Amino acid sequence: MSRYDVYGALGSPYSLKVRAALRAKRLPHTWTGMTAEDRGRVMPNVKAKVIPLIRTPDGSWTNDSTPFLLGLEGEGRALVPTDPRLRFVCLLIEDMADEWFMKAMFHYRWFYPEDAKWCANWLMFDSLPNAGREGVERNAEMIRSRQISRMALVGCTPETAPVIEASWKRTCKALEAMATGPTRFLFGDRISLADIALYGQLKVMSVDPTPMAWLREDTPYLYRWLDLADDASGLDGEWLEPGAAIATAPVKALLAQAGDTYLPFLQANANALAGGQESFEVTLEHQRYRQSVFKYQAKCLDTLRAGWNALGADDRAALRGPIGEGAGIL
Ligand SMILES: N[C@@H](CCC(=O)N[C@@H](CS)C(=O)NCC(=O)O)C(=O)O
Repeated sequence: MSRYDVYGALGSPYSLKVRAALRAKRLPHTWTGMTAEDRGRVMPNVKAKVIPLIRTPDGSWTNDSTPFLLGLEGEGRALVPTDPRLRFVCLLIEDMADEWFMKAMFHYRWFYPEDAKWCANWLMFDSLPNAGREGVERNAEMIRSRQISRMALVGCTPETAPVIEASWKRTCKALEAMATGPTRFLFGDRISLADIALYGQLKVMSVDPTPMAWLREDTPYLYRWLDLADDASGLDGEWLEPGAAIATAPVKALLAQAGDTYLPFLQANANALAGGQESFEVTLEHQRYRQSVFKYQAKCLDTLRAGWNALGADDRAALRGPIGEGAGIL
C-alpha cells in the first residue's frame, strides 16, 4: 500500500510539521505517537537519532523533515510555489522556523520551571502511557534534566533569553497580522511549507504554559489559526501572484527578520566554523547572542546561498529590498 507511516510525538514540532504536511498534501499516512517501546524498535532504522521517523511506501526509513518533504513535492498537493522568487521566500521562512524559531520553543519549554515540569510530564506520559501517574512523573525528571543540560548547546541560556523571546514575539506579531488579514495563509489561501514549519513550532508552544498564555493574550487569532494549519487537507485555494505574495505586511515583516536576524545568525555560525571556533557571538535585535557552532546550520546557509544564486537577477533585485542588508550575506 502506498502509505507513509510517521513515528513522532505530540510535543515535537517537527513531528507535527510532517503530519500537517502529509495532511495538506492529501497523502495516505498513519501517525504513531511513539512509546518508549516503539522508540527502541524503530530508532535503529535511522542514523541521526531525531524524530519524527518516517517509513516510506517502499519500506525505507528517513528522518529529516525538510529533505523528506522536498523529496515529496511531486506527490500529492505541492507545498512549495514553483515561481522561483516565491519558492525562495517560502524556503527561507521555513528554514528560519526550523532553525531559529525552534530556539524559542526550546527556551520557553525548559527555562521556566512550570513549563519544564508540565512538558516533561507530557512527553513522558506519551512515552510511558501505562506507567501510572507516579511512574510518569518519576521518569519525567530524567527527561527534564537531560533537556535542561542541552540548553546551552543550542544557545538557550539566561543571557540569550531576552533576544530569543523578543525575536519570537516579533514573528508572532507578524503572523497575527496574517491570521487577521485577507488571506488564510502566508502566501494566499493555500498552505505552504513555510506556514507548516511555523505551525509545527507554534502548535507545541500553544500547549506549553508560558507561551500559551502569551499567545492567547497577545496574538489570539494566530492561536486559533494553528487549528486551521493543523489539518488543511480539505481547504482549497491558491497562492497569490508572486509580486503580491511578497508585498503583504506579514511576509515583508518575516523577510526583514530573516535579513536582520536569521541570516546574520547563520553567517556568524558559518564564519566561526570556518575559523575553527567552538562557539560564536553575534549582535541580534540589538542584543548579544551566543551559542556553540552547528555544522547543520552551516549547511542551511549553503543551501540558501545556492537557492539565491540560482535566482535570476530580477528576482534577486525584487527580494533585496524586503530582506534588507542581510541579502548581502546570501
Ligand atoms: N532537522 C530535523 C530536526 C528534528 C529534531 O530536532 N527533532 C527533535 C524533537 S522535535 C529530537 O528528536 N530531538 C532529540 C530527542 O528528543 O532526543 C527535522 O527537521 O526533522
